[in-house]
Amino acid sequence: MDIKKYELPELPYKYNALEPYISEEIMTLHHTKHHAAYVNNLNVAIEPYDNLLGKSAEELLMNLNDVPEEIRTAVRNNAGGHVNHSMFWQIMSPNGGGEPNGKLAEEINKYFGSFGEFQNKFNDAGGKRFGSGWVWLVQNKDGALEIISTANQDNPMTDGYTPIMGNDVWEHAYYLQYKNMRPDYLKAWWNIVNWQEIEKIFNK
Ligand code: MN3
Repeated sequence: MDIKKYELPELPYKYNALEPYISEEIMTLHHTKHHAAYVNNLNVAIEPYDNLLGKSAEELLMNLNDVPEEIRTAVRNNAGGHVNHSMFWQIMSPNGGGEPNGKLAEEINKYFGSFGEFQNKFNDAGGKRFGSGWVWLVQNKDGALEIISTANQDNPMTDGYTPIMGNDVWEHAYYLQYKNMRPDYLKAWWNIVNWQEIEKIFNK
């Protein structure tokens, strides 16, 4: 039987396209080494389990208790890494930056006061994430917007949130260019945020 494996998605732009905000070296390593490793590790982990083959990475994450204990941590980390990075590449663009429009802009103003306040809170939460993880704009169960951060490759969907956008604050995302200055990376990142794509996610 031909089993469908998880695949590394292609970037929607070239490795140097996000310069000067994210260097070609970081983008190349991040995609071809880090994201590729999550995909490979996920494929290896579930290969012996016929009942898991063919499930989407999101399905695995939402039903971790159905995943055998001996691979549960590997699935949590690597399915999470695959889902998180697949979104991350899409919500950046060389033509990014600026501010959101429409309903998303209204909701950001409603819950955070202004776009600038939203950026400050997002940067603050990303800066305070100790160790490796992500900072997110999410919608909670009541439909309200919140900024949260998660450790490692945990995705907010496993805590009942709907992720709208996320930034990777693992050192592999910035250290080669920004060294220990994670706040500088967080600030620079707004220049490549693809609001059109994020509005599509939000409007779904
Ligand atoms: Mn990463």
